Amino acid sequence: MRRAFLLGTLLLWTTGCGEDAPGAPPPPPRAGGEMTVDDRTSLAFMQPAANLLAENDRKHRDGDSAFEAIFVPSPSPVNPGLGPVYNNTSCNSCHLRNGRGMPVMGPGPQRTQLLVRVSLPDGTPEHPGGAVPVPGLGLQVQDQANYGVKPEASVTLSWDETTGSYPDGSPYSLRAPRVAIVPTDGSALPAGMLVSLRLPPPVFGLGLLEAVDIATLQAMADPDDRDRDGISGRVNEVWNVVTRTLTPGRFGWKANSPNLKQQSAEAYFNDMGISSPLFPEPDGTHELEAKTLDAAVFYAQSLGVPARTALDDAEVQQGERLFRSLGCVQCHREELTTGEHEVKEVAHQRIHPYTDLLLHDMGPGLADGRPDGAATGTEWRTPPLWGLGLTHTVLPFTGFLHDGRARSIEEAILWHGGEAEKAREGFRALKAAERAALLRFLGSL
Ligand code: HEC
Ligand code: HEC
Ligand SMILES: [Ca+2]
Ligand SMILES: [Ca+2]
Ligand SMILES: [Ca+2]
Repeated sequence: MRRAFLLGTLLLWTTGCGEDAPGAPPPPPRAGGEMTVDDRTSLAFMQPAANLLAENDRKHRDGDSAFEAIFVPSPSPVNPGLGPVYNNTSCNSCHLRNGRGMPVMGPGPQRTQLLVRVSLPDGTPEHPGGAVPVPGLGLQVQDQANYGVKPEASVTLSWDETTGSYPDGSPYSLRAPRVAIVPTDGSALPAGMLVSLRLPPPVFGLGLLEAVDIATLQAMADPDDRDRDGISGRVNEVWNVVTRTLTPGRFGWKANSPNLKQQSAEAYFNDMGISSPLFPEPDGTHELEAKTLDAAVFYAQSLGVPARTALDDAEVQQGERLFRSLGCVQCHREELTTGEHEVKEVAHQRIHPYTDLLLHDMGPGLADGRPDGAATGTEWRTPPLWGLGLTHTVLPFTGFLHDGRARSIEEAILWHGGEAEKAREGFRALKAAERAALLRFLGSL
C-alpha cells in the first residue's frame, strides 16, 4: 500500500515538473526534513518524528506523559506543586493536542488558556529585559488559585468588531480583544499599565527551530533595512536565567524566550506555579524533578512535523506562486537549514517552516504597546506556518495571531500592517479567485 502510494506521488511529481525544469526535479519539500510525518488528522501534531532513533522513543513517551500530567496542590503523591496561584493545570490543557489553545479566559471547564502579560511603562536597566513588574500582579496575571487562596485578579475578555471591504467590494469583518483585569484585593490598577494577551501556540517542530544557528538568523536580519525592501527583521535579546546574560530569543510570540528549556521551566513556574531547578523557591528548593522538565522539553523537540498536502494541485501551486510574489516569503521564509543540536534527529535538516524567527514591526493594528526583551510594542516574531492548514482540524474554532483574534487565515492576513502592509495590500488587491488560491495553498501547509 505504502509503496504504491509513494510511487504515485513520485510519478506525478516528475511529470508535473518536467515541462519547465530541465534536469532532475527537486525532491518534494518535506516540511520538517526527516522528522516529517504524513498524518493530517486531528492527531497530526501528536506524532513522534519519523526519524526518531529507537533509544529516543521511550524518552519521547516519557515526555508525552509529562506534557499531559495534571498537577495538583501539594502534598500529593503524584504531580504535586500546583499554585498557590496559576493559570492552568497541565501543558496539554493550554496546548490542546499540541496545537493552539482557545482564546478564552476565566473559570469553567477550559480554565484560562490565554496568558496576560503585564508590566509598568518605565522600563529600567535593573530589570533584565526592561520589564517592570506591576505591584500585586508581577509580569503575568495568575487568575486561578488553590483552595483558600485568592487569585491575583479576575480577567474577562470581550471583542470589538469592525468591518471593511476588499477593493472588489467583498466585505469582511475583523475583531480585536478587549481585556478587563480586576485585582481581587480591590486595589486599583496602576495608570498606564501595559498589557499583552498571548494565545498558546502549537508546540511541534520546535526542536528544529531551536537547531537553527544564530548565525543563520543574523544573516537574515536587516535591522536598518539596508537593502531598502521595506523589511527589517531583528533578533530579540532576552534574559537567559542559566547563563545570566542577555542572549538571542526565538520562542514565544515576541521571541521572548531563548530556548525550549527556559520556555518550559517558565511555563511550569508562571503558568502552573511549579518551581524547578531553573526557577527555584526563594529557599533554593524546587517542586519539579529536573528529569520531568527535561522530559517535557524533549517531547516538544522530538515531535513530527506534518507533511504538506496537494503538492500537485494547480490551484495550490498558483497560491504558492502568489505567496512568493506578494512578498510573504520575505518574513515567512520557505527554507532553513538546521545546525548542530544535542538531539541528533533535529540536526542538519532542510526544513520549510515559513518563518525567519525574527521580529518585525507589524503596525498599530496588532501592536500591544508592551516591550518584551528588546522587542518593541509593535514588534512580533514571524510565526511558523507549517501545519497551519490543520489548525481547525486539530481544534475547531481556535484563532490565529498572537491573541487568537483572527477567526480564519484570511482575517490573519488582513491584520498585517507595518513592514507587512505592502504584502497585505497586495493580497487585498487580488481577484477573488487568486485570494482563494492563496488560501488553498496556506491550507495545504
Ligand atoms: C495557561 C496556558 C499555558 C500553559 C499551562 C502552558 N503554556 Fe506553553 N505557552 C502558552 C502561551 C500563551 C505561550 C506563548 C507565550 C508568549 O508568547 O509569551 C506558550 C509558549 C510555549 C512554548 C513556545 C512555543 C513557540 O513556538 O514559541 C513552548 C515550548 C511551551 N509553551 C511549552 C509549554 C510546556 C512544556 C508547558 C507545561 C509545562 C506549557 N507550555 C504550559 C500557554 C501555556
Ligand atoms: C514583515 C513580515 C511579514 C510579512 C511580509 C508577512 N507576514 Fe505573516 N506574519 C508576520 C508576523 C510577525 C505575524 C504574527 C503577527 C501577530 O501575531 O500579531 C504573522 C502572522 C501570519 C499568520 C498567522 C499565523 C498564526 O500562527 O496565527 C498568517 C496566516 C500569515 N502571517 C500569513 C501571511 C501571508 C499570506 C503573507 C503575505 C500576504 C504574510 N503573512 C506576510 C510577519 C509577516
Ligand atoms: Ca508551587
Ligand atoms: Ca503574577
Ligand atoms: Ca530589508
